[in-house]
Amino acid sequence: MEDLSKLKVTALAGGVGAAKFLRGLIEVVPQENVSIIGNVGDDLTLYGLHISPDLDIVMYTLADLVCKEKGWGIEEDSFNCLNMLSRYGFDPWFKLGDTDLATHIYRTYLLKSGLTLSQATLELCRKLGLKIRLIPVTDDYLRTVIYSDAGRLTFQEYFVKMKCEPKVLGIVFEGAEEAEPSSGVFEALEEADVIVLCPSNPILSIGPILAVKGIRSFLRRSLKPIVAISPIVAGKALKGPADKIMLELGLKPSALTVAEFYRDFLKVFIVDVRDGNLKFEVEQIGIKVVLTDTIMSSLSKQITLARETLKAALEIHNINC
Ligand code: FO1
Repeated sequence: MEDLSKLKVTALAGGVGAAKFLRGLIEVVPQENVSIIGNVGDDLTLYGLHISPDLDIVMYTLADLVCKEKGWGIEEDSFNCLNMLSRYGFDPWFKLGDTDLATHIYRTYLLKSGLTLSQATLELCRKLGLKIRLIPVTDDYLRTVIYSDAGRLTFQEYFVKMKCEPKVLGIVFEGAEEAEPSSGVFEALEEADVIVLCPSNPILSIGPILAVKGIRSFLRRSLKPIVAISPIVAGKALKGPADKIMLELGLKPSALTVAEFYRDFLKVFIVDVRDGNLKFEVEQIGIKVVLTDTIMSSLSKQITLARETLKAALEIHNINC
């Protein structure tokens, strides 16, 4: 078995599940060897501030600042600023804590000073003591828009304001066709020994990343071990609305459906032991399945899942070489 700590890993990530997996990964592989291509489809502008929730969830989790109970925001944050804004007449539907606000203020300041989102993200990460490379998939406009029975909604309006209640009729990644991948994206994919698709919502979190020019075709052509972890266990999303949305789009919520999303490039799929009955069907579409416990309820489980994932990727690579 190769020394896992020497591997260069590039991960596609969005949301809380991804951040938990990555928290385990940085205990297995040094931070300097980890590149993370982050979703920006969830980004929003509020009170004139640029907010990148999926980048911040990764940043805060890896810097051990995240509110563990919610999986986003800062642990023990206060909400004085938001309370005051609500006195001024704003609807405080998006819960921005006082400490969290500093990140959005600094990011917006950097963007207004002429930095790209990638450069601003690098600055934030380094100031938080992180050595990972967190790369927004694009510096251009890219927004996930939900068409629903309540009309056109931005991602956060659907997800937070309306609590995922509207029925989803369609999803569009606005700007994806024109958006250029940010400068570090292909470098990170080319340098990687292993490419990981984190246990994120394949439609809402990984979907916007794969929609950016050239990324999906790079993965299709790549001979590298590409491994994904299923975010669906026993027909239920571990977090978020992936299962509900799949049903509304006429798909069966299952690890098999996730595998279908990635079938044109995925080599290995990490599926929860509770879904052992799906192994045969997934392998029929040409993807090797490794069964393990994917519920990341503690740091030690996050580490174990990261280790299992890298081992599975290397095993398939050695078989194919
Ligand atoms: N999620 C919520 O469910 N409610 C919120 O009010 C909320 C605020 C928020 C503020 C900053 C941030 O970085 C994330 C925040 N999230 C909130 C999480 C976020 O909406 C989603 O988890 C992601 O966009 C999906 O990955």
